[in-house]
Amino acid sequence: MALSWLVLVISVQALIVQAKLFEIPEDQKHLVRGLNVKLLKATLDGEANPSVYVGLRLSEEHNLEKENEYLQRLKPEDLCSSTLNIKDTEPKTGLIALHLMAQKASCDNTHRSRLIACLKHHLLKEKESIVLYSKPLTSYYQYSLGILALCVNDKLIDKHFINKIIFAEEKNQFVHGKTISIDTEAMAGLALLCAKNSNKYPREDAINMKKSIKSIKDKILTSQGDEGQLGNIYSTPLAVQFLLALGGQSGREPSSYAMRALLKAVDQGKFSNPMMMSQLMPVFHQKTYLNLANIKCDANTNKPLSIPFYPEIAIGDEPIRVRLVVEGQNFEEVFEVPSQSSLLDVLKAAQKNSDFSFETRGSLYGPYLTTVNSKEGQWLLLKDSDISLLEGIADYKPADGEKIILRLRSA
Ligand code: B12
Repeated sequence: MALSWLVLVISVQALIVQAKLFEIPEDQKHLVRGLNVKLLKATLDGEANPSVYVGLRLSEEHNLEKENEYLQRLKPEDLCSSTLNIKDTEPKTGLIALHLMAQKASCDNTHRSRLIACLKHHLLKEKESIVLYSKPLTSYYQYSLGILALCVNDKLIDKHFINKIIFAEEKNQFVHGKTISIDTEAMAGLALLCAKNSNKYPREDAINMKKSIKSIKDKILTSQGDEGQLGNIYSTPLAVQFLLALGGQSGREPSSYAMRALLKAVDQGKFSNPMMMSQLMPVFHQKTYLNLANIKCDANTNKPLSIPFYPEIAIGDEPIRVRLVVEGQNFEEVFEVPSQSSLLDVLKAAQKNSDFSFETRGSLYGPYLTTVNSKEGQWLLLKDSDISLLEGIADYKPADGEKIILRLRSA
Protein backbone atom coordinates (compact mmCIF):
# COMPACT_ATOMS: atom_id res chain seq x y z
CA MET A 1 0.00 0.00 0.00
CA ALA A 2 2.73 2.42 1.12
CA LEU A 3 4.71 1.51 -1.99
CA SER A 4 1.82 2.26 -4.37
CA TRP A 5 1.31 5.64 -2.67
CA LEU A 6 4.97 6.39 -3.15
CA VAL A 7 4.74 5.44 -6.85
CA LEU A 8 1.66 7.66 -7.20
CA VAL A 9 3.34 10.63 -5.50
CA ILE A 10 6.44 10.24 -7.66
CA SER A 11 4.40 10.04 -10.89
CA VAL A 12 2.31 13.09 -9.96
CA GLN A 13 5.51 14.98 -9.22
CA ALA A 14 6.97 13.84 -12.54
CA LEU A 15 3.84 15.15 -14.28
CA ILE A 16 4.16 18.53 -12.56
CA VAL A 17 7.80 18.79 -13.58
CA GLN A 18 6.86 17.70 -17.09
CA ALA A 19 4.20 20.38 -17.40
CA LYS A 20 6.91 22.99 -17.00
CA LEU A 21 9.31 23.27 -19.89
CA PHE A 22 12.16 24.44 -17.74
CA GLU A 23 12.79 24.78 -14.05
CA ILE A 24 14.82 27.87 -13.11
CA PRO A 25 17.76 26.59 -11.04
CA GLU A 26 17.64 27.74 -7.42
CA ASP A 27 20.94 29.65 -7.73
CA GLN A 28 19.55 31.67 -10.69
CA LYS A 29 16.18 32.66 -9.22
CA HIS A 30 17.68 35.97 -8.12
CA LEU A 31 18.06 36.86 -11.83
CA VAL A 32 14.31 36.49 -12.37
CA ARG A 33 13.52 38.56 -9.30
CA GLY A 34 16.12 41.15 -10.33
CA LEU A 35 14.48 41.43 -13.76
CA ASN A 36 11.09 41.92 -12.11
CA VAL A 37 12.48 44.70 -9.92
CA LYS A 38 14.14 46.36 -12.94
CA LEU A 39 10.86 46.23 -14.86
CA LEU A 40 9.05 47.73 -11.90
CA LYS A 41 11.68 50.44 -11.73
CA ALA A 42 11.04 51.20 -15.41
CA THR A 43 7.50 52.25 -14.43
CA LEU A 44 8.90 55.24 -12.57
CA ASP A 45 10.18 57.15 -15.55
CA GLY A 46 9.20 57.94 -19.11
CA GLU A 47 5.86 57.52 -20.81
CA ALA A 48 3.73 54.61 -19.64
CA ASN A 49 4.14 51.53 -21.86
CA PRO A 50 1.28 48.97 -22.01
CA SER A 51 3.71 46.13 -22.76
CA VAL A 52 5.55 46.82 -19.49
CA TYR A 53 2.23 46.56 -17.63
CA VAL A 54 1.42 43.23 -19.36
CA GLY A 55 4.90 41.93 -18.47
CA LEU A 56 4.39 42.82 -14.80
CA ARG A 57 0.95 41.21 -14.72
CA LEU A 58 2.25 37.97 -16.23
CA SER A 59 4.81 37.63 -13.46
CA GLU A 60 4.12 35.70 -10.29
CA GLU A 61 5.48 38.40 -8.03
CA HIS A 62 3.56 41.63 -7.71
CA ASN A 63 3.77 45.04 -6.19
CA LEU A 64 0.05 45.73 -6.60
CA GLU A 65 0.32 49.35 -5.52
CA LYS A 66 2.95 50.22 -8.14
CA GLU A 67 1.12 48.20 -10.82
CA ASN A 68 -2.13 50.07 -10.14
CA GLU A 69 -0.43 53.44 -10.22
CA TYR A 70 1.08 52.50 -13.59
CA LEU A 71 -2.30 51.31 -14.94
CA GLN A 72 -3.74 54.76 -14.22
CA ARG A 73 -0.95 56.30 -16.30
CA LEU A 74 -1.66 54.18 -19.41
CA LYS A 75 -4.57 56.36 -20.61
CA PRO A 76 -5.95 54.19 -23.45
CA GLU A 77 -8.83 56.67 -23.85
CA ASP A 78 -6.44 59.08 -25.61
CA LEU A 79 -5.65 56.52 -28.28
CA CYS A 80 -8.71 56.22 -30.51
CA SER A 81 -10.35 59.33 -31.81
CA SER A 82 -14.13 59.35 -31.83
CA THR A 83 -14.24 59.28 -35.62
CA LEU A 84 -12.00 56.21 -35.78
CA ASN A 85 -10.26 57.84 -38.69
CA ILE A 86 -6.78 56.62 -39.46
CA LYS A 87 -6.39 58.39 -42.77
CA ASP A 88 -4.50 61.43 -41.54
CA THR A 89 -2.55 59.76 -38.77
CA GLU A 90 -0.12 56.85 -38.64
CA PRO A 91 -1.90 53.52 -38.06
CA LYS A 92 -1.45 52.38 -34.48
CA THR A 93 -2.54 48.74 -34.71
CA GLY A 94 0.22 47.36 -32.45
CA LEU A 95 -0.11 50.07 -29.83
CA ILE A 96 -3.90 49.66 -29.60
CA ALA A 97 -3.44 45.88 -29.37
CA LEU A 98 -0.96 46.27 -26.49
CA HIS A 99 -3.35 48.62 -24.68
CA LEU A 100 -6.19 46.13 -25.13
CA MET A 101 -3.99 43.36 -23.72
CA ALA A 102 -3.04 45.62 -20.80
CA GLN A 103 -6.71 46.31 -20.04
CA LYS A 104 -7.44 42.58 -20.14
CA ALA A 105 -4.49 42.03 -17.79
CA SER A 106 -5.98 44.58 -15.37
CA CYS A 107 -9.41 42.86 -15.28
CA ASP A 108 -10.98 46.30 -15.67
CA ASN A 109 -13.56 46.51 -18.45
CA THR A 110 -13.96 50.29 -18.63
CA HIS A 111 -12.02 50.86 -21.85
CA ARG A 112 -12.22 47.45 -23.46
CA SER A 113 -15.19 47.73 -25.84
CA ARG A 114 -13.91 51.01 -27.25
CA LEU A 115 -10.43 49.58 -27.80
CA ILE A 116 -11.91 46.47 -29.44
CA ALA A 117 -13.94 48.58 -31.91
CA CYS A 118 -10.91 50.72 -32.65
CA LEU A 119 -8.61 47.72 -33.15
CA LYS A 120 -11.11 46.02 -35.46
CA HIS A 121 -11.19 49.14 -37.58
CA HIS A 122 -7.38 49.26 -37.77
CA LEU A 123 -7.19 45.57 -38.68
CA LEU A 124 -9.70 46.10 -41.47
CA LYS A 125 -7.48 48.82 -42.94
CA GLU A 126 -4.43 46.56 -42.55
CA LYS A 127 -6.26 43.76 -44.39
CA GLU A 128 -7.30 46.10 -47.19
CA SER A 129 -3.67 47.06 -47.61
CA ILE A 130 -2.62 43.38 -47.76
CA VAL A 131 -5.23 42.75 -50.47
CA LEU A 132 -4.25 45.83 -52.52
CA TYR A 133 -0.48 46.07 -51.96
CA SER A 134 0.45 42.62 -50.60
CA LYS A 135 1.65 44.11 -47.30
CA PRO A 136 -0.03 45.48 -44.19
CA LEU A 137 0.03 49.21 -43.38
CA THR A 138 2.31 48.62 -40.40
CA SER A 139 3.85 45.14 -40.34
CA TYR A 140 2.83 41.50 -39.97
CA TYR A 141 4.15 41.77 -36.40
CA GLN A 142 1.55 44.42 -35.53
CA TYR A 143 -1.16 42.71 -37.59
CA SER A 144 -0.60 39.45 -35.67
CA LEU A 145 -0.45 41.31 -32.35
CA GLY A 146 -3.85 42.81 -33.23
CA ILE A 147 -5.38 39.39 -33.95
CA LEU A 148 -3.86 38.02 -30.73
CA ALA A 149 -5.25 40.89 -28.65
CA LEU A 150 -8.78 40.34 -29.99
CA CYS A 151 -8.47 36.60 -29.48
CA VAL A 152 -7.37 36.77 -25.81
CA ASN A 153 -10.37 39.08 -25.32
CA ASP A 154 -12.56 36.22 -26.55
CA LYS A 155 -13.53 37.90 -29.82
CA LEU A 156 -14.32 35.83 -32.88
CA ILE A 157 -12.07 36.93 -35.74
CA ASP A 158 -13.28 36.45 -39.29
CA LYS A 159 -11.26 33.64 -40.89
CA HIS A 160 -10.22 35.88 -43.80
CA PHE A 161 -8.14 37.94 -41.36
CA ILE A 162 -6.44 34.81 -40.08
CA ASN A 163 -5.87 33.50 -43.59
CA LYS A 164 -3.71 36.56 -44.33
CA ILE A 165 -1.24 35.40 -41.67
CA ILE A 166 -1.32 31.84 -43.00
CA PHE A 167 -0.65 33.04 -46.54
CA ALA A 168 2.20 35.36 -45.48
CA GLU A 169 3.82 32.51 -43.52
CA GLU A 170 3.58 30.26 -46.56
CA LYS A 171 5.24 32.94 -48.71
CA ASN A 172 8.04 33.63 -46.15
CA GLN A 173 7.00 37.25 -45.74
CA PHE A 174 8.00 37.68 -42.10
CA VAL A 175 11.22 39.64 -42.40
CA HIS A 176 13.19 42.17 -40.33
CA GLY A 177 15.36 44.13 -42.72
CA LYS A 178 16.75 41.43 -44.96
CA THR A 179 16.61 38.49 -42.57
CA ILE A 180 13.78 36.32 -41.29
CA SER A 181 12.04 37.92 -38.30
CA ILE A 182 11.76 35.27 -35.61
CA ASP A 183 9.87 37.84 -33.50
CA THR A 184 7.20 38.07 -36.21
CA GLU A 185 7.11 34.29 -36.70
CA ALA A 186 6.53 33.92 -32.95
CA MET A 187 3.86 36.63 -32.79
CA ALA A 188 2.04 35.13 -35.80
CA GLY A 189 2.35 31.70 -34.16
CA LEU A 190 0.84 32.97 -30.90
CA ALA A 191 -2.07 34.56 -32.80
CA LEU A 192 -2.75 31.34 -34.74
CA LEU A 193 -2.44 29.17 -31.62
CA CYS A 194 -4.93 31.39 -29.79
CA ALA A 195 -7.41 31.20 -32.67
CA LYS A 196 -7.01 27.44 -33.10
CA ASN A 197 -7.35 26.72 -29.36
CA SER A 198 -10.54 28.81 -29.19
CA ASN A 199 -12.37 26.02 -31.05
CA LYS A 200 -14.47 28.64 -32.81
CA TYR A 201 -13.55 27.57 -36.35
CA PRO A 202 -14.67 24.73 -38.61
CA ARG A 203 -12.35 21.73 -38.87
CA GLU A 204 -10.94 22.68 -42.27
CA ASP A 205 -9.84 26.12 -41.04
CA ALA A 206 -8.36 24.62 -37.89
CA ILE A 207 -6.32 22.20 -40.05
CA ASN A 208 -4.92 25.11 -42.08
CA MET A 209 -3.99 26.94 -38.87
CA LYS A 210 -2.31 23.80 -37.57
CA LYS A 211 -0.21 23.45 -40.74
CA SER A 212 0.90 27.05 -40.51
CA ILE A 213 1.74 26.67 -36.80
CA LYS A 214 3.88 23.66 -37.70
CA SER A 215 5.71 25.66 -40.36
CA ILE A 216 6.36 28.48 -37.84
CA LYS A 217 7.61 25.98 -35.28
CA ASP A 218 10.04 24.47 -37.82
CA LYS A 219 11.43 27.91 -38.72
CA ILE A 220 11.84 28.87 -35.08
CA LEU A 221 13.60 25.63 -34.18
CA THR A 222 15.89 25.89 -37.21
CA SER A 223 16.89 29.39 -36.11
CA GLN A 224 18.45 28.14 -32.86
CA GLY A 225 22.04 29.33 -32.55
CA ASP A 226 25.01 27.68 -30.86
CA GLU A 227 24.37 29.55 -27.62
CA GLY A 228 20.72 28.47 -27.47
CA GLN A 229 19.13 31.70 -28.69
CA LEU A 230 16.20 31.47 -31.12
CA GLY A 231 16.91 33.98 -33.89
CA ASN A 232 18.86 36.49 -31.84
CA ILE A 233 18.77 36.93 -28.07
CA TYR A 234 16.03 39.60 -28.31
CA SER A 235 13.66 37.46 -30.39
CA THR A 236 14.19 34.52 -28.02
CA PRO A 237 11.58 35.64 -25.41
CA LEU A 238 8.72 35.67 -27.92
CA ALA A 239 9.98 32.48 -29.58
CA VAL A 240 9.98 30.71 -26.20
CA GLN A 241 6.49 32.10 -25.49
CA PHE A 242 5.37 30.43 -28.72
CA LEU A 243 7.00 27.08 -27.82
CA LEU A 244 5.50 27.24 -24.32
CA ALA A 245 2.05 27.92 -25.74
CA LEU A 246 2.50 25.08 -28.22
CA GLY A 247 3.31 22.60 -25.44
CA GLY A 248 4.24 19.02 -26.35
CA GLN A 249 7.54 17.24 -26.23
CA SER A 250 9.46 18.35 -29.30
CA GLY A 251 9.92 21.96 -28.14
CA ARG A 252 11.09 20.99 -24.65
CA GLU A 253 14.79 20.63 -25.21
CA PRO A 254 15.20 23.69 -27.48
CA SER A 255 13.17 25.76 -24.98
CA SER A 256 15.33 24.71 -22.04
CA TYR A 257 18.42 25.54 -24.05
CA ALA A 258 16.91 28.93 -24.98
CA MET A 259 15.93 29.62 -21.35
CA ARG A 260 19.53 29.02 -20.27
CA ALA A 261 20.68 31.52 -22.95
CA LEU A 262 18.16 34.05 -21.62
CA LEU A 263 19.27 33.64 -18.01
CA LYS A 264 22.88 34.11 -19.11
CA ALA A 265 21.96 37.22 -21.10
CA VAL A 266 20.12 38.68 -18.08
CA ASP A 267 23.18 37.98 -15.95
CA GLN A 268 25.34 39.79 -18.52
CA GLY A 269 23.06 42.83 -18.31
CA LYS A 270 21.78 42.48 -21.88
CA PHE A 271 18.15 43.02 -20.86
CA SER A 272 17.82 46.61 -19.72
CA ASN A 273 15.41 47.98 -22.31
CA PRO A 274 11.94 47.96 -20.65
CA MET A 275 10.23 46.75 -23.84
CA MET A 276 12.60 43.81 -24.13
CA MET A 277 12.29 43.01 -20.43
CA SER A 278 8.50 43.07 -20.74
CA GLN A 279 8.52 40.43 -23.50
CA LEU A 280 10.86 38.27 -21.41
CA MET A 281 9.18 38.50 -17.97
CA PRO A 282 6.31 36.06 -18.73
CA VAL A 283 8.55 33.22 -19.95
CA PHE A 284 10.49 33.11 -16.68
CA HIS A 285 7.14 32.32 -15.05
CA GLN A 286 6.19 29.74 -17.74
CA LYS A 287 3.55 32.17 -19.02
CA THR A 288 2.69 33.48 -22.48
CA TYR A 289 0.40 36.19 -23.86
CA LEU A 290 -2.22 33.45 -24.28
CA ASN A 291 -2.53 33.31 -20.49
CA LEU A 292 -4.19 36.74 -20.63
CA ALA A 293 -7.36 34.99 -21.82
CA ASN A 294 -7.98 33.54 -18.36
CA ILE A 295 -6.01 35.85 -16.10
CA LYS A 296 -7.40 36.05 -12.54
CA CYS A 297 -6.68 39.31 -10.81
CA ASP A 298 -8.15 38.48 -7.41
CA ALA A 299 -5.75 35.55 -7.05
CA ASN A 300 -2.73 37.87 -7.06
CA THR A 301 -0.81 37.92 -3.87
CA ASN A 302 1.00 41.09 -3.13
CA LYS A 303 4.66 40.29 -2.61
CA PRO A 304 5.84 43.86 -2.30
CA LEU A 305 8.89 44.02 -4.45
CA SER A 306 10.71 47.08 -3.34
CA ILE A 307 12.68 49.20 -5.74
CA PRO A 308 16.26 49.52 -4.56
CA PHE A 309 18.41 52.47 -5.42
CA TYR A 310 20.87 51.71 -8.20
CA PRO A 311 23.74 54.17 -8.54
CA GLU A 312 23.96 55.57 -12.07
CA ILE A 313 26.77 54.01 -14.09
CA ALA A 314 29.45 56.64 -14.20
CA ILE A 315 30.49 57.79 -17.66
CA GLY A 316 34.14 56.83 -18.08
CA ASP A 317 36.86 59.48 -18.10
CA GLU A 318 38.84 57.74 -20.82
CA PRO A 319 37.68 58.94 -24.23
CA ILE A 320 36.94 56.45 -27.01
CA ARG A 321 37.03 57.09 -30.75
CA VAL A 322 34.15 55.99 -32.96
CA ARG A 323 34.10 56.21 -36.75
CA LEU A 324 30.72 57.28 -38.13
CA VAL A 325 29.85 56.48 -41.74
CA VAL A 326 26.70 57.54 -43.56
CA GLU A 327 26.43 55.26 -46.57
CA GLY A 328 25.71 56.86 -49.90
CA GLN A 329 26.40 60.38 -48.59
CA ASN A 330 30.17 60.43 -48.60
CA PHE A 331 30.23 61.10 -44.86
CA GLU A 332 32.94 59.44 -42.76
CA GLU A 333 34.45 61.00 -39.63
CA VAL A 334 35.84 59.97 -36.27
CA PHE A 335 34.35 61.37 -33.08
CA GLU A 336 35.65 61.27 -29.54
CA VAL A 337 33.21 60.52 -26.71
CA PRO A 338 33.66 59.33 -23.10
CA SER A 339 33.78 55.54 -22.74
CA GLN A 340 30.38 53.96 -21.88
CA SER A 341 28.71 56.48 -24.19
CA SER A 342 25.77 55.28 -26.25
CA LEU A 343 25.51 55.53 -30.02
CA LEU A 344 23.05 58.35 -29.38
CA ASP A 345 25.86 60.25 -27.59
CA VAL A 346 28.09 59.67 -30.64
CA LEU A 347 25.40 61.05 -32.96
CA LYS A 348 25.00 64.09 -30.67
CA ALA A 349 28.78 64.69 -30.71
CA ALA A 350 28.76 64.41 -34.50
CA GLN A 351 25.88 66.89 -34.75
CA LYS A 352 27.72 69.34 -32.50
CA ASN A 353 31.15 69.07 -34.11
CA SER A 354 30.47 68.55 -37.83
CA ASP A 355 27.84 69.19 -40.49
CA PHE A 356 26.09 65.92 -39.55
CA SER A 357 22.46 66.14 -38.39
CA PHE A 358 19.86 63.61 -37.26
CA GLU A 359 16.31 63.32 -35.92
CA THR A 360 14.54 60.68 -33.86
CA ARG A 361 11.02 59.87 -32.81
CA GLY A 362 9.99 58.29 -29.54
CA SER A 363 8.85 54.66 -29.57
CA LEU A 364 8.11 51.96 -27.01
CA TYR A 365 11.70 50.77 -27.45
CA GLY A 366 13.34 54.19 -27.02
CA PRO A 367 14.43 56.77 -29.63
CA TYR A 368 14.11 55.55 -33.23
CA LEU A 369 16.39 57.13 -35.83
CA THR A 370 14.19 58.60 -38.56
CA THR A 371 16.31 61.19 -40.38
CA VAL A 372 20.01 61.58 -41.18
CA ASN A 373 21.36 64.71 -42.85
CA SER A 374 17.79 65.74 -43.73
CA LYS A 375 17.08 62.40 -45.42
CA GLU A 376 14.08 60.65 -43.91
CA GLY A 377 13.59 56.88 -44.25
CA GLN A 378 14.24 53.46 -42.76
CA TRP A 379 17.72 53.90 -41.31
CA LEU A 380 19.48 50.72 -40.27
CA LEU A 381 22.38 50.55 -37.83
CA LEU A 382 25.44 48.45 -38.62
CA LYS A 383 28.96 48.01 -37.35
CA ASP A 384 32.23 47.04 -39.00
CA SER A 385 31.33 46.20 -42.54
CA ASP A 386 27.95 44.54 -42.42
CA ILE A 387 26.95 43.46 -38.92
CA SER A 388 23.49 44.62 -37.95
CA LEU A 389 23.33 46.07 -34.43
CA LEU A 390 21.02 44.22 -32.07
CA GLU A 391 20.13 47.36 -30.12
CA GLY A 392 18.85 50.83 -30.80
CA ILE A 393 20.81 54.10 -30.67
CA ALA A 394 20.12 54.76 -26.97
CA ASP A 395 21.08 51.25 -25.80
CA TYR A 396 24.06 50.40 -28.00
CA LYS A 397 27.46 51.28 -26.56
CA PRO A 398 30.18 51.34 -29.22
CA ALA A 399 33.67 50.07 -28.43
CA ASP A 400 36.82 52.11 -28.89
CA GLY A 401 37.87 52.17 -32.55
CA GLU A 402 34.54 50.81 -33.81
CA LYS A 403 33.03 51.81 -37.13
CA ILE A 404 29.29 52.53 -37.13
CA ILE A 405 27.45 52.60 -40.43
CA LEU A 406 24.07 54.26 -40.99
CA ARG A 407 22.38 52.70 -44.01
CA LEU A 408 19.19 53.91 -45.66
CA ARG A 409 17.15 50.87 -46.58
CA SER A 410 15.92 50.97 -50.14
CA ALA A 411 12.23 50.12 -50.52
C1 B12 B 1 8.94 45.68 -37.31
C2 B12 B 1 10.27 45.93 -36.65
C3 B12 B 1 11.17 46.77 -37.29
C4 B12 B 1 10.86 47.54 -38.59
C5 B12 B 1 10.04 48.83 -38.20
C6 B12 B 1 9.26 49.46 -39.33
C7 B12 B 1 8.00 48.69 -39.64
N1 B12 B 1 7.80 48.36 -40.89
O1 B12 B 1 7.19 48.41 -38.77
C8 B12 B 1 12.30 47.84 -39.12
C9 B12 B 1 12.75 46.64 -39.98
C10 B12 B 1 12.51 49.11 -39.90
C11 B12 B 1 13.09 47.80 -37.78
C12 B12 B 1 14.27 48.46 -37.61
C13 B12 B 1 15.11 48.25 -36.53
N2 B12 B 1 14.97 47.35 -35.56
CO1 B12 B 1 13.30 46.41 -35.26
N3 B12 B 1 11.82 45.42 -34.88
C14 B12 B 1 10.59 45.29 -35.41
C15 B12 B 1 9.72 44.29 -34.64
C16 B12 B 1 9.67 42.96 -35.42
C17 B12 B 1 8.30 44.80 -34.34
C18 B12 B 1 8.24 46.26 -33.82
C19 B12 B 1 6.83 46.67 -33.51
O2 B12 B 1 6.03 46.84 -34.40
N4 B12 B 1 6.47 46.75 -32.21
C20 B12 B 1 5.14 47.03 -31.73
C21 B12 B 1 4.79 48.54 -31.82
C22 B12 B 1 3.42 48.74 -31.19
O3 B12 B 1 5.74 49.31 -31.09
P1 B12 B 1 6.12 50.84 -31.58
O4 B12 B 1 7.14 51.36 -30.66
O5 B12 B 1 4.87 51.61 -31.76
O6 B12 B 1 6.76 50.40 -33.00
C23 B12 B 1 7.64 51.15 -33.82
C24 B12 B 1 9.05 51.43 -33.27
O7 B12 B 1 9.27 50.65 -32.19
C25 B12 B 1 10.01 51.13 -34.41
N5 B12 B 1 11.07 50.12 -34.13
C26 B12 B 1 11.19 48.95 -34.72
N6 B12 B 1 12.30 48.32 -34.31
C27 B12 B 1 12.90 49.14 -33.43
C28 B12 B 1 14.08 48.97 -32.71
C29 B12 B 1 14.50 49.98 -31.84
C30 B12 B 1 15.75 49.75 -31.06
C31 B12 B 1 13.72 51.17 -31.71
C32 B12 B 1 14.16 52.25 -30.80
C33 B12 B 1 12.52 51.33 -32.44
C34 B12 B 1 12.14 50.30 -33.29
O8 B12 B 1 9.22 50.68 -35.47
C35 B12 B 1 7.94 50.25 -34.99
C36 B12 B 1 6.93 50.30 -36.08
O9 B12 B 1 6.87 51.57 -36.65
C37 B12 B 1 10.51 44.15 -33.29
C38 B12 B 1 10.35 42.78 -32.59
C39 B12 B 1 10.04 42.81 -31.12
N7 B12 B 1 10.33 41.72 -30.46
O10 B12 B 1 9.51 43.74 -30.54
C40 B12 B 1 11.96 44.40 -33.79
C41 B12 B 1 13.00 44.91 -32.82
C42 B12 B 1 12.38 45.86 -31.83
N8 B12 B 1 14.00 45.66 -33.68
C43 B12 B 1 15.18 45.57 -33.24
C44 B12 B 1 16.29 46.26 -33.81
C45 B12 B 1 17.67 45.97 -33.22
C46 B12 B 1 16.12 47.18 -34.86
C47 B12 B 1 17.22 48.06 -35.48
C48 B12 B 1 18.06 48.81 -34.44
C49 B12 B 1 18.08 47.13 -36.37
C50 B12 B 1 19.30 47.80 -36.98
N9 B12 B 1 20.47 47.25 -36.70
O11 B12 B 1 19.20 48.76 -37.70
C51 B12 B 1 16.38 49.01 -36.39
C52 B12 B 1 16.06 50.43 -35.80
C53 B12 B 1 17.08 51.44 -36.25
C54 B12 B 1 16.62 52.86 -36.06
N10 B12 B 1 16.29 53.52 -37.16
O12 B12 B 1 16.59 53.39 -34.96
C55 B12 B 1 15.30 44.68 -32.02
C56 B12 B 1 15.48 45.52 -30.74
C57 B12 B 1 16.31 44.81 -29.69
C58 B12 B 1 16.66 45.74 -28.54
N11 B12 B 1 17.60 45.32 -27.76
O13 B12 B 1 16.12 46.79 -28.35
C59 B12 B 1 13.95 43.85 -32.14
C60 B12 B 1 13.44 43.33 -30.82
C61 B12 B 1 14.21 42.68 -33.12
C62 B12 B 1 15.28 41.72 -32.67
N12 B12 B 1 14.89 40.60 -32.09
O14 B12 B 1 16.46 41.96 -32.89
N13 B12 B 1 12.47 47.05 -36.89
